[in-house]
Amino acid sequence: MSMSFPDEWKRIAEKELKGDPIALVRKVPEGIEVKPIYTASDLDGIDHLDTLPGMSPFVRGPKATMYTGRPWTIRQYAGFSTAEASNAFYRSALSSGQKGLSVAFDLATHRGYDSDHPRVLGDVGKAGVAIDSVEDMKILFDGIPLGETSVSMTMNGAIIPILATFIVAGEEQGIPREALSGTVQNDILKEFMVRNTYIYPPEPSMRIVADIIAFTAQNMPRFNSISISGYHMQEAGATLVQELAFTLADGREYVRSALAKGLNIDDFAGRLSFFFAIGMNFFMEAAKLRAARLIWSRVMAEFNPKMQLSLVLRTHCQTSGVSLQEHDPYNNIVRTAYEALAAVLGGTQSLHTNSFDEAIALPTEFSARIARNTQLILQHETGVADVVDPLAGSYYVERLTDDLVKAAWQLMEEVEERGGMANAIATGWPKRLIEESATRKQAAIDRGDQVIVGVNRFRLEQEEPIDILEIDNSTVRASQIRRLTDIKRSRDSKSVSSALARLTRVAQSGEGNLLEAAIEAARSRATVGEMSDAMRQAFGDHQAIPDVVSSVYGPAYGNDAEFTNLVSRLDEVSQAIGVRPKIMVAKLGQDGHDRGAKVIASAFGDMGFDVVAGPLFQTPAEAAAMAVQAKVHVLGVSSLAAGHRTLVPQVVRELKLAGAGGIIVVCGGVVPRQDYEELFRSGVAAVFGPGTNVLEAAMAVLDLIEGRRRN
Ligand code: 3CP
Repeated sequence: MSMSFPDEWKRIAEKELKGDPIALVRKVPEGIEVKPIYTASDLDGIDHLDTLPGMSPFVRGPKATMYTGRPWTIRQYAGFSTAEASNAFYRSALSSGQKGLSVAFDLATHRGYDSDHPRVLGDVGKAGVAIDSVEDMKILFDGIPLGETSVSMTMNGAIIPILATFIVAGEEQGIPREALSGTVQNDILKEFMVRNTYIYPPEPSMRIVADIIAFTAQNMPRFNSISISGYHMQEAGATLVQELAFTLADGREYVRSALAKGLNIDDFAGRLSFFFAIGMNFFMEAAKLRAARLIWSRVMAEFNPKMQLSLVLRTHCQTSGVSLQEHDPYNNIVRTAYEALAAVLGGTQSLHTNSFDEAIALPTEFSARIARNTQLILQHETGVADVVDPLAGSYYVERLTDDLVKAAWQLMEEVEERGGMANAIATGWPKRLIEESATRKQAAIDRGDQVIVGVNRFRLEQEEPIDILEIDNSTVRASQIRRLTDIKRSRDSKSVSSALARLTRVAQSGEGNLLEAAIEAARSRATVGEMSDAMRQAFGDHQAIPDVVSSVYGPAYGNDAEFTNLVSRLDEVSQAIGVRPKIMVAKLGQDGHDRGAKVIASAFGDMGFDVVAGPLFQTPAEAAAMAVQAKVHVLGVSSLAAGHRTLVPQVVRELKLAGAGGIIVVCGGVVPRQDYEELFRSGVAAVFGPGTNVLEAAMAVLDLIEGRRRN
């Protein structure tokens, strides 16, 4: 980008500033330099300017008339506790203006465990609805006509049994599979990179994706076979360029694996869909969606489709979860509204707006209503839906679109040099880049370089707690177990075993379609856990090796006084106790959200702590045993999926049982203030909620270690 400014403007600007306006240029994490002013000359060399919406390269939108013909779909992601409770929530949302459904499953379901499995004690019904069988699925959509309402299901690891139970539930509602409309996430590559709700190793996981694309292309013409997702990358800390490049490179990889199955590009390309996060970088987010469509049409042209539709990127967007703050939480309503506007100006097809309390707990009816109304107000009151691509021609936005295309394309070329996304992911490279960005961002927030209102600036003296939704996990689990018992008693066990055996054979042999086999099993009332296990027998489980980035957080602080102060304090404590303070960072239950744990492990490591990174999905007993064996001073549990009240007290008990009550237990993540007291009573020494400054947390941990030594 040229860094010259118009002469006349520069002269006046110098007077206003009493300095060179070059000082106003901001270098953003995307590597793009944002200038204080853009002019017509910034449009030089941009090819897409004279293109139209509904036409290649679709930068201006996938449809010619966009929202003027049909507004975007208001599609709120929701699900909690039982199928009955979620069904009631969906019906009320649909009658209040929501247009499409989007199911959030609990983590037990995501990882292919029935609700009665011992590994999922803290997870059942917590961060989504518990679905164990067709019976649950039928209750979930009771009274909701599946032929008319499109349903998105965020499911990846257990996609085969879940889509199978959905198809059978449709059948039993009288809706044939051809008439079902909706989307499944089915994007396993990003699970290995950032989201972690995988079950099987990468190779069979890719076969699952391709089997679903093949089955839906042949049998479910209204169904989107995949939602290729960058959302979780941005949530994990990716820059917008990383989000763009890795998502579209994932898409390219899926296309290749579907083609390798013998499919014709035009038979499935039009039903691939995407999913992006929309954060607070307003114009860049809108430009990102425009850039995504342009790049995708270029990627798809490589495969020589005959149909224009095959070149089109259609996307869902969700406002950013990490931009939500626990502090002064009503600010989140404002953040979400700005993010929603950016998504709409970027031309999204479908949108979820977060509820303001989501940094703390599950949305309440009140917060969900505000979130939904944020979109209704945009759609009906502001006039933004009256014109197609209203940002077109803006010097800044067009330049930004082009800059993002170039930067993302360059990163995608690097992916190609590494042999495509599956190979790149296997080396851990994209994950590492994202973790480095996340750590850099955390340091920028902790230093105050990145302002967050109510958190690192303009903080309230006194915070009022807000009402939150609590799920009684043990009641949900008990009712799921009752239904599981009923199903197992009433079904024909012979046909269940033979259908499950067939599913294992299809998995083992590589012949046949897994989804087709699972539909038979689901129809005979095999459970989600049983079908997952039938495939586990053939595929095995994926085991990730925890690794932690180093030398990112520390250097970002440079010689900052606070950081140096902490390091020397840590040296003193080390001398006093004879070794470096040792901390284990643990993730318990099926909660795979590990950005916070990774950032903490990395930052504490750079400060000089001896850090042990626990693997994902430990039970409290496994984490306690590991902490004892590693002789840590502190066990830090990072909890983001609402399992803390069950799992953290258990870890304290397990440590005591092992005679290691001296190990200090601290807890961080999405923990509502209402729960602090209960955690303290159970023996937790400190709780670090969202928005905690990492240096302050480290200082508190050192205080605790010193305190324990003196007592
Ligand atoms: C649209 N249509 C139009 C026009 N616009 N027709 C005429 N004129 C127009 N201007 C038509 C479309 O062609 C389509 O018909 C129908 O109207 C619906 O429009 P759409 O754009 O396809 O919208 P929708 O059905 O909502 O589908 C949106 C996509 C879909 C394609 C993006 O994949 C989707 O709904 N995705 C949602 C994914 C999701 O909710 N994910 C939740 C993640 P036809 O179908 O006949 O062509 S939540 C994860 C949270 C974090 C976590 O993981 O934990």
